[in-house]
Amino acid sequence: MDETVATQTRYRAMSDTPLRQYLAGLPEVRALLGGGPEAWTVREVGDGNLNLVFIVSGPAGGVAVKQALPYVRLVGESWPLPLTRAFFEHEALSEQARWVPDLVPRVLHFDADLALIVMSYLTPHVILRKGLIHGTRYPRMAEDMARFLAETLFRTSDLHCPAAEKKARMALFCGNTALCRITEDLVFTDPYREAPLNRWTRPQLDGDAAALRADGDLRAAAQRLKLKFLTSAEALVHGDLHTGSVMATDADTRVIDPEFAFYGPMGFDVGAFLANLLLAFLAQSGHEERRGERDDHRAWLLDQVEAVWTGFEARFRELWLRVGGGDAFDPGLFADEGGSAALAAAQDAYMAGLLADSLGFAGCKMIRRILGLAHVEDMESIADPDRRAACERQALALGRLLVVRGGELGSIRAARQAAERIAEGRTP
Ligand code: SR1
Ligand code: MG
Repeated sequence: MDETVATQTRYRAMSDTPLRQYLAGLPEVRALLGGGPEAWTVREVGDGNLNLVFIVSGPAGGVAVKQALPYVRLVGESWPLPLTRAFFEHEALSEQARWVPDLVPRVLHFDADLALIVMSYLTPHVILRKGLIHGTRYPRMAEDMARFLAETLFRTSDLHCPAAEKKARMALFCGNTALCRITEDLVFTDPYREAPLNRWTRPQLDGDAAALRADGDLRAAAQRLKLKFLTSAEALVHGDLHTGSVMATDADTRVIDPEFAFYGPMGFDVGAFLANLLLAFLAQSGHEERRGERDDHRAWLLDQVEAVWTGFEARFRELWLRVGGGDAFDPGLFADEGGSAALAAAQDAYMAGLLADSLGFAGCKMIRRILGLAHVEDMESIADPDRRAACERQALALGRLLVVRGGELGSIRAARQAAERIAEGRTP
């Protein structure tokens, strides 16, 4: 597909009237909305960093329309970005729907030229990040996210996917270089140097930012993780699995927005999600009107950190033993006496490595949200800069610990306890 934008394709950024006309020409969508285009309402609701998002409602139902812009929305036209990210998002959504159709939005239509995807409208879902800020608990979320992670990562890895098929898929997703480059720069590099787009709560965190930039152990550990991100094509990862990429209700969880998808390290997805739960946890004191009023919610958030990892690990191990199917760890090699013990030991070592990766990546993802370009609403919505900085300083401390020593912690319980100690102002 042509990577250039706008001038060489039918591409035009959508607005109200052209979108109505376009959707009216799609029989399935038109039927789902009901009535004619004049009876529909169109709202542009995108509040993310990159794209346009429209909610179109008609007498019979609604759809969500996501369209890539040829530049980074957060920054403007000075930062061009290929429209092909919509192609990769559609490919990733299709792959995820093979394994967890109940955990992703249903795709109704994809137009590569317009870089536009029409999806089922998720209602009454809210963006998980917003719900967590508000103090809402989601009883299904941890179990659903554990299943999403285990299924999508296991099924697209060499533990399940035959090598030739996996290589073909890797080749396809190798084209998503521009989106990977954003992560390489914004997550793994810029927070550790004086980059023009960096920002933080000033002047409160000036000293903290300088200390992290001067921290050689931290820089080296972050670069080890960056190398893993660049080279470890373990599975098709979502690539941007923060709590703004999840929509939830009490009874339903959907993962959206996989435009950063590529074949990368599994721990990058697991770590991204854990990092955002930990950021939500550390932001809670900034949202309290009375000290301690959110203690229960804080404890619940840490329970979710543990539940996501333990649920993920259990299902991943189970898939490995029960389903297998890939070219790695051929069961025939473990069929003899002693084979099952050897396989169990190999699985233990594999899962320990995956936890270490996940915690390290989680640390990188926390630090980038405090010192880099793109921040999170959990912290940004704390109006008092002193209170915000206090929460953010704790996030930097936990982030540093996870990047430098995540591999030594050895259990998700130890990571939880480190978070608790930092939140209480104790030494981790
Ligand atoms: C320039 S894009 C900034 C961030 O937004 C996306 O959600 C990704 O997290 C990216 O790093
Ligand atoms: Mg996104």
